[in-house]
Amino acid sequence: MPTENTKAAATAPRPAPATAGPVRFAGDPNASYERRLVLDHVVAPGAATLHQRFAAVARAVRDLLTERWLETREAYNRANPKRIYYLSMEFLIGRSLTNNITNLMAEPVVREAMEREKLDLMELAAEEPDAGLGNGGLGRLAACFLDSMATLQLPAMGYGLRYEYGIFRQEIENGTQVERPDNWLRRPDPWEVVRPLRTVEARINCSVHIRNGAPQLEPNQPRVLVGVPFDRPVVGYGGRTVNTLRLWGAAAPDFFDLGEFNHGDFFGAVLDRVTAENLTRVLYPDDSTDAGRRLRFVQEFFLVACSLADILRRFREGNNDWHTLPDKVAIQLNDTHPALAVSELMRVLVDDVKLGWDESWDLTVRTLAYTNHTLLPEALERWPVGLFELVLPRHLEIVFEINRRFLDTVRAKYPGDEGKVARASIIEEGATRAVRMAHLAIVGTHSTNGVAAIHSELLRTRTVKDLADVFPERFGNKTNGVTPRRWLNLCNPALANLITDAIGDEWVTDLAKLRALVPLADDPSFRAAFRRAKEAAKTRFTDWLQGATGLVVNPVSIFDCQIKRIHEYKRQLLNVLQIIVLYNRFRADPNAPIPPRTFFFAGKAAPAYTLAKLIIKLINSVAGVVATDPAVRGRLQVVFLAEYNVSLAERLIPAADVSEQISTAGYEASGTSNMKFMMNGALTVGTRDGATIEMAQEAGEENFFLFGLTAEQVATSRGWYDPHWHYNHDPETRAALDMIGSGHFSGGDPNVFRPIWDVLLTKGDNYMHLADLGPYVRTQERVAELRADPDGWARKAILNVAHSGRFSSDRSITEYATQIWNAKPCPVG
Ligand code: 26V
Repeated sequence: MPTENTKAAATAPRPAPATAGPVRFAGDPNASYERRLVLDHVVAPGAATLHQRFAAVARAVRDLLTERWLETREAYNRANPKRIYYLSMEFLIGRSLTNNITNLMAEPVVREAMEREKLDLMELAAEEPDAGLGNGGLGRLAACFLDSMATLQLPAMGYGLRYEYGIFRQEIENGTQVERPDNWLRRPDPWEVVRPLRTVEARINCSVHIRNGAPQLEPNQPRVLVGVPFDRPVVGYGGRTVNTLRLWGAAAPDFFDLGEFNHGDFFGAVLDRVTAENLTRVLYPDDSTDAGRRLRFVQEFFLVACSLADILRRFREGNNDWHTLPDKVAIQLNDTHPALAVSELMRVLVDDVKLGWDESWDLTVRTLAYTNHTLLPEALERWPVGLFELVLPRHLEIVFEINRRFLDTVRAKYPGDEGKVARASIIEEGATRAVRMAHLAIVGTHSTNGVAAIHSELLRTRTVKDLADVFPERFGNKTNGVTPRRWLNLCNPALANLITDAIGDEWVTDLAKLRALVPLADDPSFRAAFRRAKEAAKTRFTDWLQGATGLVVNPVSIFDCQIKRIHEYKRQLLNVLQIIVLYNRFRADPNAPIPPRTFFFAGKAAPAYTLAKLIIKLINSVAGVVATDPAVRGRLQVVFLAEYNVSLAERLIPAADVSEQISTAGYEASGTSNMKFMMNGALTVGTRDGATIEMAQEAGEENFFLFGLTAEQVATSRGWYDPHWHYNHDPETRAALDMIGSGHFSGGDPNVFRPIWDVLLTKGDNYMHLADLGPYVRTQERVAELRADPDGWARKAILNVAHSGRFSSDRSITEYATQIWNAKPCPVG
């Protein structure tokens, strides 16, 4: 049984009180701006471009925080507290300028300087490229966690990779997604600080060559890779703590040294250097190609080896006894991507430090902890044994030995049950033997958690049941959260100000305080003010939309949003089917009393995920047909917003009336946009999946629009479910499908969307769209009815905001700190 939630709440880190006021700044930001503009860019102030002005303001803000950044490091070195390290292949940071200014509470100072210089902060802020070093929820969660750890004054550090190209930029051509490279570091990044003196080495046993874009690994050619740290400040709210995100860039050893290894092969040495630098060139958007997968494996090792070397060096600076490692260091593995930390830490302790196996194992397990973020079998990492052998032969030996000892334990607990042994094993036997990275992570750490209650339960009882049987005490749940600084305070000034006027500003660092809004849900004047705040947010969005894309939408229509990666399990297709049903109702009865709605979609499809790309095309095609039909003008509109990123989410979420969270129950681990929408006063239409279940528990199901099969029902009806039944028995379902299948949305060509027809009917509808379509349509009818009662709508929306406090990442991080890391805040003077 999980043993968490038992520790005294008194040990919980408390956020810095927002009322304590801003820290004092050294220096004059105005002078700093001038200096930065003229000296960094060698340009006369009057001749500077908008981007140069942005860069100068950002550098001036960095100058402001530098002193606190140094003081934070010194405070940690003095106090020698237990430190927290968050290892992640992804950090989806977005923009930093306005976030850093608000967290530093430097807005008055900056605003004054900007006015003097006649600069528009919002215009400058838009010059900053999004740091898109992540694919989706997992990467954004890592960024929210960094914000919370700094705000809670925890001695924490993030470790990741400095991809020169982040997640691809999405363009839509003829309704289809086209991927373009995201060269976000084209111009120098004002936030990063390179630390050449903190360079570390990582050794692999093969050379890597890129031929025709595909990496080739040559065996038995030992290579040294060099990790160069690039540090970024992570400003806690209030500006007291400034933590560090350290991103590794890959390099080859200096080729004067390398020349010796290469026997004077100067050209070879230089080319090797180019190859090494390729390692951190690009973030992986999927794992479709075998060659690509191999380079990803080396990336994962590179992150682990560089980070551990750095962590252990810092540990040794303040501690001389290796046995205190778990008292001084907690390392959290963000999914299995950094799970090679298990074998790398063992390698260092056994081979380099020369501790015995048992001692090393005890230290390793007690230092590391693992978070699982998905149950989808295709997303659970399995690396071929042959690849391990090629790149990391010593690691393979260590993994085999870990497994040998682990399987002895399994056999001792379940004598004679070789089925159990095979299922629990870290090694998957089969045509290609593979290392199951989730098993390695569970066996090699003291804590495994899922990211929402239902997800943790399914992980424990289904996905890795055989391991949970062996180590029941290791399993727990940490429901996700999001930072209220970026996702309410910064992105939605109208609502943030309304809340602060009503209940004070402590909610910014103690989101549970939003409960004080509950009585105001019945206050007519507050409801009216709340509606005005939503209107203001919608206007702000529509103004931007028109300026950026030329699109005009009906501002009084319901803004209904589904924004997330495009994936079959997330069921954008269910939304499309429902829209077609609604479209047909409008056409059948032009005077039907249905409130106008604008459906917004945004999200990227993995470049090799053909069906996901076809779903994007379908959305755009339906949007096109609807847009040109006079029968629905002003009443129904479908918009696909290209290039979904953090900044677009910050614009759209405040303007949303309805949040679509409609995954097949049991498939969405948690979701985090669901929480952002709730905080910003949208009503959720959703299935009982992920954290949406807990959100509805907090707010009361009567304030949610839940529908559809439960995870339990999905699992038990799989055997007999037949989508044809719904096609045959529900005329509206049939009509919608027939329109897709007959070419109504593809200029009469029935072939274009044939694969979608096949997935939904011929191939069995794995994600059970048709089973949930009827209940979904009826739920949307209830949403439309509520729209006719603006006061009733506002009441529910206010109650949602009031009960969103639990979904702050401050709460999540407090749970990690007390129940997994056993780490305490280390306030900086
Ligand atoms: C797998 C791979 C495979 C190799 C190529 C790159 C790549 C990138 C990511 C993944 C796994 C993604 C798992 C993920 O993002 N899970 C999401 O995590 C969120 C934060 O916990 C959670 O809210 C979402 O429900 C869950 O889908």
